[in-house]
Amino acid sequence: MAFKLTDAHVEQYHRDGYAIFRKLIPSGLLRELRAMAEKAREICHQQRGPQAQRLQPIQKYGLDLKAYTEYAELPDLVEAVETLIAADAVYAYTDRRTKESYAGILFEPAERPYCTTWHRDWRDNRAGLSIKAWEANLLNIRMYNQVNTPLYDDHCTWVVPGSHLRRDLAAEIRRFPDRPIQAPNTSGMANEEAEAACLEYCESMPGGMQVNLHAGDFMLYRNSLWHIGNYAPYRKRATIHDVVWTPEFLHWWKNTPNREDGRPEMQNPNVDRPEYKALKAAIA
Ligand SMILES: O=C(O)CCC(=O)C(=O)O
Ligand SMILES: [Fe+2]
Repeated sequence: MAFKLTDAHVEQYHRDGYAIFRKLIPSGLLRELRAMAEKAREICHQQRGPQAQRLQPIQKYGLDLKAYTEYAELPDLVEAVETLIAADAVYAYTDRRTKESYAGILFEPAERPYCTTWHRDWRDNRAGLSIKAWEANLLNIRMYNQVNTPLYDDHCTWVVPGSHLRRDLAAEIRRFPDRPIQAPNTSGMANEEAEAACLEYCESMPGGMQVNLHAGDFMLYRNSLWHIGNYAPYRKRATIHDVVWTPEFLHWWKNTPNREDGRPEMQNPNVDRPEYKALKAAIA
């Protein structure tokens, strides 16, 4: 049956910070998207190396984007995004007229397992960002909306449901007190050991949960949610990674606000928190 938005999707999106539109992509279109993604994978490995996580934006690489355009304009999808986020929210295109898009495709690594750090996008991966400005938008549904569309079954993403609604909890501060957050160190390990270390790192996050996506699903999520990607060469992946744009979010991308003191390093979002101060006092 074709996908239709329900109240349960809306409720889950607001409460948990992500919602999955199951079986959104018709099988024929999925086949065409896979063919496009296989070409993109070749380009990705040729130009960015065997361990590259993504090719982005796919618009820059001379691919035939007919299937992508058909997918991005699926009427049920467009209607769902406008209902769930805002009437003027636009999936995929920064500009509907020019069809400019930043869409990427996420691929599995060809050689070694690895994971990203646990993070909230912008806050924990953009050095020099004003965390105050980022936090001011935390409850603004028009900001920080992102999409993963798996063309093959995909279990790479983990999230902490509900974390998009709040600052860090005490247990999260204790787990990751410092910035920048470090990924597990797997250098010198055999692939199986590295894979186990990455899994342990994913599981070490209080409240962390693995997301289970099937080929043709569509996962909308707040990238202000705690999340992580965990990858292994044998977990084949081609997942379209894209954004839901509003004028405010586009403005943010193009004019990311710098920290008030102008310093280049990443700010620690928890310096003013009692949990952080207690932790540092105990170490000192
Ligand atoms: O691989 C994923 O699903 C998540 C990737 C991610 O969070 C990132 O690159 O910022
Ligand atoms: Fe992320």
